[in-house]
Amino acid sequence: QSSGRRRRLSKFLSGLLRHFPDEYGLDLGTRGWADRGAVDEAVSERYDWADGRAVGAVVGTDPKGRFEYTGGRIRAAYGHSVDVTLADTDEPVPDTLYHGTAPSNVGSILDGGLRPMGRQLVHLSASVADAREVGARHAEDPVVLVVDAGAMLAEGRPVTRRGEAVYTTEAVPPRHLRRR
Ligand code: HQG
Repeated sequence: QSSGRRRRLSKFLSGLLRHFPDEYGLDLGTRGWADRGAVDEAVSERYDWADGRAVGAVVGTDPKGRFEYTGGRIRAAYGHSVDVTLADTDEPVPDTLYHGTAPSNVGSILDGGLRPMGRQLVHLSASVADAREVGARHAEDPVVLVVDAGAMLAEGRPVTRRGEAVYTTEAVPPRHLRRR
């Protein structure tokens, strides 16, 4: 399978499992899990060149760990705009995390904190390089903000590792944020 098709399928699966399950009659339940057979069907409906094997190849090799799968089910590990609640994990969280964004967002973020905007949760990165990549989706010259995750955890605000490279939380108050 060509890398272009793989990328398109990965994006479609992310959209299906994060944003538009209803468009394909997919039920995510409360924890975000979809029936694997139903996902394969949606994929075949969308692309005549894709099938369950292609889905398996994409979800099994995703570098960011975007998908979780187990015994006939599959879900997105993060990124949801639809209302699902993934259980917290107790994987360790670094004391310092990062968030990359567009320069035009920085004033509002330092005033009001990081908010989920179109998604259910705020997404943070473990490295400056990752944060810069995330920010580059929004602007050519992204700004990296430093998040005091240790202080958030100490205050009882859960921060949870999701996939390989992402940490999620409900919101980050301005006092736990600074410009890098
Ligand atoms: C900004 C991708 C103004 C925030 C990425 C961001 C990530 C505010 C934008 C994951 C604000 C939301 C998520 C405030 C937040 N005022 N702007 N108070 N609070 N914002 O796309 O974090 O490749 O929903 O800075 O790599 O960019 O799809 O979030 O710029 O891991 O797997 O509002 O999605 O992962 O943008 O990206 P997004 P994000 P995948």
